[in-house]
Amino acid sequence: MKKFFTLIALFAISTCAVMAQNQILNGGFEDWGVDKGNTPKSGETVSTKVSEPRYWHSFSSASGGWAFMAGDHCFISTDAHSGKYSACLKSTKILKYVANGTLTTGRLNAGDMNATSTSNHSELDMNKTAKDRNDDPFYQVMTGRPDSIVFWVKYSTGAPGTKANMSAYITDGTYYQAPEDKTYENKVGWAENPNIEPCTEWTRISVPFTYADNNLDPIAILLTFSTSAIPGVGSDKDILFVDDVELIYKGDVNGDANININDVVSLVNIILGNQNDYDIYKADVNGDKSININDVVTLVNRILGN
Ligand SMILES: [Ca+2]
Ligand SMILES: [Ca+2]
Ligand SMILES: [Ca+2]
Repeated sequence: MKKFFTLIALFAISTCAVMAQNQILNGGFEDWGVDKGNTPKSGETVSTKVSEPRYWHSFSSASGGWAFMAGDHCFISTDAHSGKYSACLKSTKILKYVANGTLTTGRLNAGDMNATSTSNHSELDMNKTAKDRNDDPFYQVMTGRPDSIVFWVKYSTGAPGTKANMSAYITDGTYYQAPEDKTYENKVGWAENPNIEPCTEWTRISVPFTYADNNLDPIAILLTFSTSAIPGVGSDKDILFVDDVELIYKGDVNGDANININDVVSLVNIILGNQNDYDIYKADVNGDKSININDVVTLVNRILGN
């Protein structure tokens, strides 16, 4: 009888989880919305026209008094890790200043000529009603608590020592900006990597999330990639390709960004040898680098909230 109620509980959790938005939208950069026509010509890997992938934003949709000066930084590329396309970010020089190539799920604000000013930032604010060219808001709803974020990059810089940057902040949906201009109490969790090294081959990077000890619910995510971790530092030859951005939930064995009874079924099938195609980062629930019955126990306990 106890087993029966356990199963009922698992199905109830599974039904609720369907309602949530737990993954990055267009993390594979295959959908370029109204910019679809800007695909590279034959022989090119990167479009020469400025583009914005759907649900992502660069300087062409930036707010702020200096947005008109920021130039073009984001382009559609056929140099993809998977699928047809990736996003290519390029830095530029404006007068004597280096402007980093930046792409965000929020909105960029170019508020100051001085690159180090926090008036230059990416921001997330679900109270703002502005829409982008695809009629989408300048934020992505994200209600999960992922264990880590994984993405693939190729990166080159004209100024040795420069590192590219990824930052992800899960918030309660109220105003937040990165870099911060004051202390914010509305962060639920964060993952940052300001040390992305140059690499000529597609390279997988995984960054764990840290969670704040507060009672806030995750509502939205501000995810930003930049050609340089330090504003205004770098060269006008820094190029960052990004593809296959994914939030990882340990235990999401079937990869649908929800953790429920279907994942237990998948995990059992993997252990029985009935399923050979799986992601070890998701299936190794207890993180000991092997997949066995202990992962099933950990996963069931996780689903039941034990
Ligand atoms: Ca892709
Ligand atoms: Ca799942
Ligand atoms: Ca394991």
